Amino acid sequence: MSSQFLGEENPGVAPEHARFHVIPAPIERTVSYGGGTARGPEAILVASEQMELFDGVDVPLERGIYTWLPVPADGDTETVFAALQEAVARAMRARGAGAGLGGTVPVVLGGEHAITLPCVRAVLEVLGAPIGIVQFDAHGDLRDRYHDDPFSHASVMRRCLDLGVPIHSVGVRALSPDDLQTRRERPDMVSYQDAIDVVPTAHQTVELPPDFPERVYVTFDVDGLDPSVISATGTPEPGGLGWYQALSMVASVAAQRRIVAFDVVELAPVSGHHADDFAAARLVYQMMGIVARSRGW
Ligand SMILES: [Mn+2]
Repeated sequence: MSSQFLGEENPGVAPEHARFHVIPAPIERTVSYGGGTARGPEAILVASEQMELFDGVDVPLERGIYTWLPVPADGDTETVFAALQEAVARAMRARGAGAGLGGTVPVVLGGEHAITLPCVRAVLEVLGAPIGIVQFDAHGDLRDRYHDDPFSHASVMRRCLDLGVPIHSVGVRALSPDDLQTRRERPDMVSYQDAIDVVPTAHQTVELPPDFPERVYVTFDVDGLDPSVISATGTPEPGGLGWYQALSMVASVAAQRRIVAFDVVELAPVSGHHADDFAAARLVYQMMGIVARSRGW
């Protein structure tokens, strides 16, 4: 059992000295195809122990990375989501009120995509300011409900819309009629660069609407990446984002807006496919570096 991101390499600073707060959320309520996301956070933590600490520019670890204990995943949806919301809010306040507010970035490890909703609620609660979501994903996740469940992974972006949070999605290539209908009904709140728009041309930048909020939550569903990068996920789709393309696009977001929190979700580890676990861990670490430099840390 690995307890912290980067394992022994991480000197283990106190929470108030860490910029990045890793919150393992091994939550898996709804499964539509392949299961296993409950084991995602642990697989990412174990893989992270093998990672070289230089990210190509500097050493993100030097900003302080604190890993919280996993959020309890047993109980009804309301209980589990409330615990995660509380954990994210606590991480955001870890450096104290006032100047410290927003001085940390929660990094939530899923778990299924449904967990983004309580994370977004926590960010809204603590910041008390508008945020937007940039969603890297193969799927729209905009259905009102899925298998009669309004809190399904396939409805998570729709629930975020209900909170008044606009969404810009990147890499989508699998849409249900309900997803399309939501896009048509809410053009003011839903914008997108689908895979067909960016992958064949190796497009590297994210074009946010001009009025998109200054503070941004990034949710990265690993199925947004091409299955040649990560295939250990519940509902893989061909034709996804390339590795460098995805990182460039995250950096593009960070250059335009302030990334206040992010999650990496939907890794469903497969025994023997440790390259996928490692890619997810590396994605988390590279995103930390991008965010740290953009924030001037
Ligand atoms: Mn998703």
